Amino acid sequence: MKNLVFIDGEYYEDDNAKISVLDHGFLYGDGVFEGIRAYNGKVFRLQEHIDRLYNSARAILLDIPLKKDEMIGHILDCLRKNNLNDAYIRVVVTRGKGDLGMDPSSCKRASVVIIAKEWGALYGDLYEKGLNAVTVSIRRNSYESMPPGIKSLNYLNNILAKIEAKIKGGDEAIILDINGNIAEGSGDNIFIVKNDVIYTPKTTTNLKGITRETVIQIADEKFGYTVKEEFFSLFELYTADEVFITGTAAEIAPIVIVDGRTIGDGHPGRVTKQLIDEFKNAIIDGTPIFDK
Ligand code: PXG
Repeated sequence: MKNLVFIDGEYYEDDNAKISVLDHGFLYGDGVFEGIRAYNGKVFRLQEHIDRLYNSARAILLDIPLKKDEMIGHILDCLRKNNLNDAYIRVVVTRGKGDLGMDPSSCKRASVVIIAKEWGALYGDLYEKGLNAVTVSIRRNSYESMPPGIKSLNYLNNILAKIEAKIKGGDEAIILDINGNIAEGSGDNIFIVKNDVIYTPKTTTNLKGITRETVIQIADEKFGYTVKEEFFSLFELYTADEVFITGTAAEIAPIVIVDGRTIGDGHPGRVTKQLIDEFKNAIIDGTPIFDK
């Protein structure tokens, strides 16, 4: 069966799911998006993703032509139409069709696209082995130029990081902020563990990840770990006992090598493994797709 894609209230088979070349999302990367997962028939942290989508839109003065509950309804409907239980849901809101020229006042209505596809684990067997990460030369967009909390359609900053990581033989990029502290991965947040204390950078230099929030909550409530949201340097990263990344795509992925330095004993650490195990319980909860 062909995948069905929602565009502005209609469904199209994916081969025919198209938006205008005059859409400013295409011309300028003017728009916002969310990447959401459904596990076993339930959408994980759906309300949080919707809230972040609408906050991103508000920050770029983009009016989403749907109320939040209508958006949620279409997302669930799209999953049902595609008969999906375990899925990646991509919600894209573009500035819409307009004239050439970046002034968005010619764009009369934002376009809403919902794509839902089956999706497995991003890093395959690396959850057991751990990832090899490399720091990259490009720095995370500064808060002053483009707040990283806006999940915008312009991901070049992150894409260049990913490209550089791959050129350097890494599985994932670690991006520094303009001050030289650790910011995040190309599409994930970063954590280190040192002497059983967990650290993750404050969200002025990275996306306020929903997986990040979940992990902080699990670490604190289920295990009683101290979690500190503070910036840390390359030295602290290289000398951490454990390093891991979190994201909707990556879930929780251990990092065992950074820039050629072995982290801990070179295997996924105890705290990371505890969090991965408990995360499996967290994803049992979610918004049901079918029995509503
Ligand atoms: N930082 C950045 C820059 C991201 O793009 C995260 C952190 C993690 O946030 P969540 O809320 O997912 O824990 C992200 C998430 C995609 C895709 O299609 C990208 C993300 C998530 C899902 C899919 O490339 N980025």
